[in-house]
Amino acid sequence: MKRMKTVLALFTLIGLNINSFGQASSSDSSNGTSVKLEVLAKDDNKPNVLFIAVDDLNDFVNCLNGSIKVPTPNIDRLANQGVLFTNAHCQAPICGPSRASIMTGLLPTTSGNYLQLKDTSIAKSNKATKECIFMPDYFEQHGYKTMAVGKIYHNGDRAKTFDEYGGGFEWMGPKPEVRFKYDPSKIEGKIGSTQTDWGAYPKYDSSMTDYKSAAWAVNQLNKEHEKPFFMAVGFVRPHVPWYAPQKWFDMFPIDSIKLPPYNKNDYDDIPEMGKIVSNAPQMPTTEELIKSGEWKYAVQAYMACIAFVDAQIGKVLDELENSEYANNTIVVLWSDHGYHLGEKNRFAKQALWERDTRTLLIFKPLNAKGGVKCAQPVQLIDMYPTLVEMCKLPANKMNEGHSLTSLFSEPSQRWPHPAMTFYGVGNFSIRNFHYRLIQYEDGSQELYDITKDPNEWSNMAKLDNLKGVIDELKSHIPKEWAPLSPYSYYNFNEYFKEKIKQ
Ligand SMILES: [Ca+2]
Repeated sequence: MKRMKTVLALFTLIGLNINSFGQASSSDSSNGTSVKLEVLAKDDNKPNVLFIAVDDLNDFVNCLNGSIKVPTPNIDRLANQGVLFTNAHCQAPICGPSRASIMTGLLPTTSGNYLQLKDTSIAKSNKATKECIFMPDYFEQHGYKTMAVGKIYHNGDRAKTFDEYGGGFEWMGPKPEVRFKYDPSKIEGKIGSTQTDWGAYPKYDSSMTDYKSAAWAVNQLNKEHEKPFFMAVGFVRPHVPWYAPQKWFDMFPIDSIKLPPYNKNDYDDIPEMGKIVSNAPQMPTTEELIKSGEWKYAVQAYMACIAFVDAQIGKVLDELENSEYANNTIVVLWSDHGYHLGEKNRFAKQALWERDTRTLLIFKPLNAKGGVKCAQPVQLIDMYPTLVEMCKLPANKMNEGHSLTSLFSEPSQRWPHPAMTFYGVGNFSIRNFHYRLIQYEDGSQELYDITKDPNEWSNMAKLDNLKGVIDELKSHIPKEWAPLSPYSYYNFNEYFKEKIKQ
């Protein structure tokens, strides 16, 4: 990609049309280097990669042990065919920086990309982000054709890191003219904006972005590809607004909805700084939705969106299984972070608790024996080095994650790398097999034994006998923290607004 950008810049200088050249060059194999790479790739018989992203999907999928289990036959099928990581965590609890970390292979503490940012800003932050090679570019450099559709980076693929991008269609839409249930601009005391709303809309699946993304991917799987491919398919549901056609709501009658665990006194032992950092004043609170009687309806809508997206994922998996690529394609499926559906008085991500960082991660290696579950703490940033190793590419020395391939065959081995999440400079969360430690900028802490307290209701950070646990966890956190990228944005939380101004 970098080579192509340089060439493009040269042609821009001499006044040629970038678009027509860009299109020609992406399929052009007359260049000596790419011909050589193509031959190499064919000789090596490199596997293809199908890289499936799901937006804001928490652990409510059937194959994980969340407090709610939505039937997800297609995600379950993939898990049964491969390796399901049940203790996987994002590196940042919002879309932009989580995805930036996955795609660059850099931790936020290295990249400075801790907060929301545009795709085109990811590389601008500092020396490391300028030097790193984005995952699609790395595969391209090693003989792959790269293509994507839907939400891969925060804005799709505005940084143009894939050879071919199928589009973002309706993005988070389509949307009704008037919101059904929630609009912060019309509620006193709410600050900022959010697409959060819920209800049955539109009428047909075929109007939905994810339907169109699945169709695009299915079409690609029906084509001949001369090179091995890296295809990224980014689904946008269950990201807000929680809209899906009525039939998906009908699967979950309102009287059957079970609510997630909620403890009114949950914040009593959370440090002040924890409340400040996690404050999302644009979002609904549980107390508000209890009062309005809407909590069950919000959960129903989130479940409907999960069922809908699972069906779209199923179409792509079915097509792969029926295609000529069935036996030579690695599949990885992930979500960019978790989500609260009323736990801790919130309907949001944007915090450092288990509900925010825990996510779904499934690998299906070639010739997988299937049905493997791994409960060791792993990170989304581990996907880059894992895929590089699975495809037998040379390791990328800038990758800060760890290849997970040894866990595929020995899932219960003791994994020495805890999973780390960062939310602004100085705020982190770290998870090993048992515990989660959260520390905020002012040094205040939370510590939970997740195996005994999965809801994180009892902060044990002040217990003397757990000081050793805290010290051990803290020892993994990088000593140097890159300053916050000047290209960050986050408009509603006062603490982060202040940080961005500085
Ligand atoms: Ca997201």
